[in-house]
Amino acid sequence: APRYPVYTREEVRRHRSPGDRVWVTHGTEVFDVTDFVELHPGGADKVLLAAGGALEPFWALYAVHSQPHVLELLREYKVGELSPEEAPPSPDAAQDPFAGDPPRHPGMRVNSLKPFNAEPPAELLTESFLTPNELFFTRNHLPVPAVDPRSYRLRVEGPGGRALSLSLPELRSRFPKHEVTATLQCAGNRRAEMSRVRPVKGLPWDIGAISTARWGGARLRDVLLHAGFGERRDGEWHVCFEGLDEDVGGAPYGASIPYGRAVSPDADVLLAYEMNGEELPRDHGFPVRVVVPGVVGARSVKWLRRVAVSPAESPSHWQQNDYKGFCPSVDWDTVDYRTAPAIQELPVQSAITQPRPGAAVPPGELAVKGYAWSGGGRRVVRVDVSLDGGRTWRAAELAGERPAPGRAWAWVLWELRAPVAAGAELEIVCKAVDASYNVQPDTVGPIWNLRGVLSNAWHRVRVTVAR
Ligand code: HEM
Ligand code: MTE
Ligand code: MO
Repeated sequence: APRYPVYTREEVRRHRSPGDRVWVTHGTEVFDVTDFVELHPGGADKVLLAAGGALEPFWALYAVHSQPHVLELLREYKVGELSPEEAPPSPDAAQDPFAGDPPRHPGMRVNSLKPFNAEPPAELLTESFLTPNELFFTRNHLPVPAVDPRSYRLRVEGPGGRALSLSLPELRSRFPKHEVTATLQCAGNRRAEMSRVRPVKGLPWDIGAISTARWGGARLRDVLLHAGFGERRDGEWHVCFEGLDEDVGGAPYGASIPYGRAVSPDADVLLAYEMNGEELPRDHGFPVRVVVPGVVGARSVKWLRRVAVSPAESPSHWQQNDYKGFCPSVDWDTVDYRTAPAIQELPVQSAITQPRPGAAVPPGELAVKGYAWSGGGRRVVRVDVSLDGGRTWRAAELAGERPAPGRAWAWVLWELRAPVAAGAELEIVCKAVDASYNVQPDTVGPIWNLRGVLSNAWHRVRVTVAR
């Protein structure tokens, strides 16, 4: 057998583009797959996501790779072995509140490491209708709490009901398991586009602060009725949620939704303990989170410790002083958070995931792909796509689940195939229409707001067609 040179992971990491050669590792072996990139049946862009690192976390998501012919093919590109590695320095938990955070998938596009905020790359976002748990966007405001499932208790309380304390086995056994396919979207999805108009405050999310999962858990409705709260309450009432994650002042992450939504059998609000058939991952709220379908992600409180029925909205910063929309003229000197309602149902949204901005696409048939979704259970009835900046349009093909009327909680994935001429410059645009015939605004300027939320203008991607 040939003797191969030995490389460190650091040396492999330097080979991340065709210009620097594209290296990947598998087990303890190193491969130079530069010449394979364009031959990859799953697309060149996918291989580049793993460039400079290990293939295993990516192959774990796409089972097509667990066939012998794939490894055989890879073997042709072997160039070296990994050096036996020194143990990584162990972070000091006392110094770093984030030291206990869970491991994450290397494919995630990180917007902030501490707290962890990351989105899947657009190239993978619409690869599957259900987002793999490892690629589901993560929006944490604080360190991930370490929860012992044996001592975990969920408290349910409020006036006129019984105070309940539920263990995990009680939550699982006393209430029927209900499953819902629902998309979660952060209010800040596509904020980066808003910042290009004028700077805003917040994480620079691209188009990936949105993902879809099949959630399993108890209906919030069943738990509220079991605790003695009725089908209806007179006057204004809310259900407030608190997480186990606390800020330095000891205040938990919190949010609330109107009582009517919480108790409605058609709103499908869950106390979820499962995500895509697995127990909730730590980043997504282990052991129990709220899932409020059709509503901004901020209300789907993770690491849930308390549910409280209250005449007032959650007192939390994130309900009172964040996640609200304002007129474009409002700035940080004039903003008065009391004047705007907390965001609940989100407006209609869509984005192009393929091709990516600036790509050089081959002439012939171009496949344009993306997602579309609307809040409040409003189904997406159409997605219009233009290749000429919005002068002419064609309706895309939609793929998704068949929802019950008014309960379209999950996105649709869409695709349009069109011939494109060599040398052309394209401005690809998409816009979705929901069941109420709500449409997206054509430009960002008129919906600009200081916090960069609710960014849902037509998505535009410029590409050139190669000669
Ligand atoms: C498909 C090899 C990296 C995503 C395939 C297939 C092969 C292959 C041989 C076709 C399998 C079949 O249908 O029998 C490789 C090799 C890689 C690599 C040698 C590393 C150098 C990746 C990475 C990703 C990925 C990093 C994801 C980030 C996919 C997908 C398909 C696929 C989604 C399915 C395409 C389809 O069915 O439309 N790959 N792959 N691959 N690969 Fe990879
Ligand atoms: N719940 C707690 N306890 N702490 C948080 O930081 N972030 C919220 C919400 N629930 C958050 C939380 C926000 S702003 C969003 S968009 C969603 O969780 C993101 O859920 P995900 O990380 O599972 O995608
Ligand atoms: Mo969010």
